[in-house]
Amino acid sequence: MAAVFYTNKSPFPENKISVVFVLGGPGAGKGTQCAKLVQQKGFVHLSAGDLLRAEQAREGSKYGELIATCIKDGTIVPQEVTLALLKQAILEQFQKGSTRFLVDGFPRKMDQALSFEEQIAKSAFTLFFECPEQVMLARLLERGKTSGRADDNVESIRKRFKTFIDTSMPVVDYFDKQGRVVKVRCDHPVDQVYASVLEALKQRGI
Ligand code: UP5
Ligand code: MG
Repeated sequence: MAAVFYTNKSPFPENKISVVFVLGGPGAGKGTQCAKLVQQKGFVHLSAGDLLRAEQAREGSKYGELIATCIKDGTIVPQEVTLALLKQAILEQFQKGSTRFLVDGFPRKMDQALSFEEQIAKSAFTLFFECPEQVMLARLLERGKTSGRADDNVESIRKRFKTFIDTSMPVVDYFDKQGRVVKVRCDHPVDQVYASVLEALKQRGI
């Protein structure tokens, strides 16, 4: 981490950044759809998982071992680590002029949801990808043949599914009760899912 924020106050002026949370089970297609939105809609895409993997690989990181263990076990890295990485990444892009962010794979636990909205920005809404477990399993096992990801194996995938249901779905339900979730089915070809994503964003004025 290049810098650590000791303040709980948001470094962003109110309403100056717009954040969409992108949630869905492991392998639902969050990263795939975000990449398309970056190309066509000019969002900045920040995957919490990618930021954690980069921090894990960074020489001298004091969180490397902790992150590696959590990722392999499909558990959630303590929010202080992920929140600091996200805040830093958003700030870097904001200073370059970006104001629209897709935050992918975060928040996946209630404490993270509350802290992010208090310390960084209130999300515009959550884009939630619905996908049957057997479809996600097949996608991840296929990707695991070449991805090199430590969690693309059947044992880790089962743990990730359990964490998703027990810990992350309550976050989606919490936002849903506030009318702040847009759901998209994603067990269809990529372009068909993307058409639904565009339709969903249109409904929200994007
Ligand atoms: N694919 C995608 N869409 C397809 C489609 N429509 N049809 C056919 N194939 C499709 O896609 C997965 C695979 O499916 C790819 O091969 C793709 O080509 C294909 P991808 O877009 O990568 O799906 P995604 O939902 O992004 O899957 P990912 O594996 O990244 O999801 P996870 O949520 O499990 O992973 P993430 O990187 O977010 O988190 C990993 C771990 O980090 C977590 O388990 C946790 O331990 C830790 N973490 C935290 O602790 N805190 C955080 O805040 C975030 C992560
Ligand atoms: Mg991903």
